[in-house]
Amino acid sequence: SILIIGACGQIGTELTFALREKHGNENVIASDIREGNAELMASGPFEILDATNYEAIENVVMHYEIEEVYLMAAMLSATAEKFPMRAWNLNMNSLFNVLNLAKEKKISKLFWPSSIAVFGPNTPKEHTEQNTIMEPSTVYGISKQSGERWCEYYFNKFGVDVRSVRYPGLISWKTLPGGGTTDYAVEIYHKALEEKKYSCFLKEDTLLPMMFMDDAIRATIDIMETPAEKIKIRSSYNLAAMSFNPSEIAKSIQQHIPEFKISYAPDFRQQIADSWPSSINDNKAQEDWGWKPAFNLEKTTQEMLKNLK
Ligand code: VAH
Repeated sequence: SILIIGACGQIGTELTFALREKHGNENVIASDIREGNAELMASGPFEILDATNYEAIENVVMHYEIEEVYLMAAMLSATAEKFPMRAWNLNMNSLFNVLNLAKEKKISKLFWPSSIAVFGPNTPKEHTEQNTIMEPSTVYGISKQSGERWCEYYFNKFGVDVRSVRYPGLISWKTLPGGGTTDYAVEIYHKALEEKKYSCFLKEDTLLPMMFMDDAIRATIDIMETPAEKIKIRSSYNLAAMSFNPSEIAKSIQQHIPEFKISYAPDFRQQIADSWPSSINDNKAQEDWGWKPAFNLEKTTQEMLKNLK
């Protein structure tokens, strides 16, 4: 069966529902440091689990005869800047725990999320290549870059079947935003419906790579179901769908809510966003395992407003 660590987070919640739909509720064990939303808790087995505790994870793996693990627990970019050492501890030790379980052959396959945050201020910003300059300037980005190197090391040294994608900013409605710099693109829909106005913490021309959650979940399941010999990259694959800036997402909302007003009050998250690329070249994901996005900004806005109404 499958274990999701960090099942109550933004990606984890939706991944849990998608994997339960596919494999049956009882075959997908959800776990997190605290309980999640009622719908998630009611949908199948759940364990309170600290991702930094190797023995605790090992116990769950043995008890439920887990074969595959999705490690979705992490501290995201904005929060990690406030608590660097806690972020490093969580993001890295959780990864070492699951890599070592795989090395010990206690699990057979592992998914670990990376991020466009692995790129830094001197990375070429347009159509950023799979292999290019990577000098991340955020705690989160440093942890993701290090994590990628460890994944590749465990694959090459111990044959660990770990797969990874560099998620762009993700937009979803099933959970509230959780400490990400790109989460303005989630908050804006809630505010548009609740108050018909939004004060954005990034400048209006801040162009960032983004993706609707349904695409991200499909990419995650697709890469995990791809035959191992087709996975040529064992650090992490670039993954892309669209890029937009705050003024563009505001305009797409105004197509549906004409009176919606956006204002701008950039904060510390502006310099995080400025260190990231504005668009991503995901040619390797397309070539190696057939990646193709389905949601553009207009479809994303339709889905978000329909489900948050
Ligand atoms: C964040 N949503 O903002 C995450 C993601 C590329 C952005 O890593 O930190």
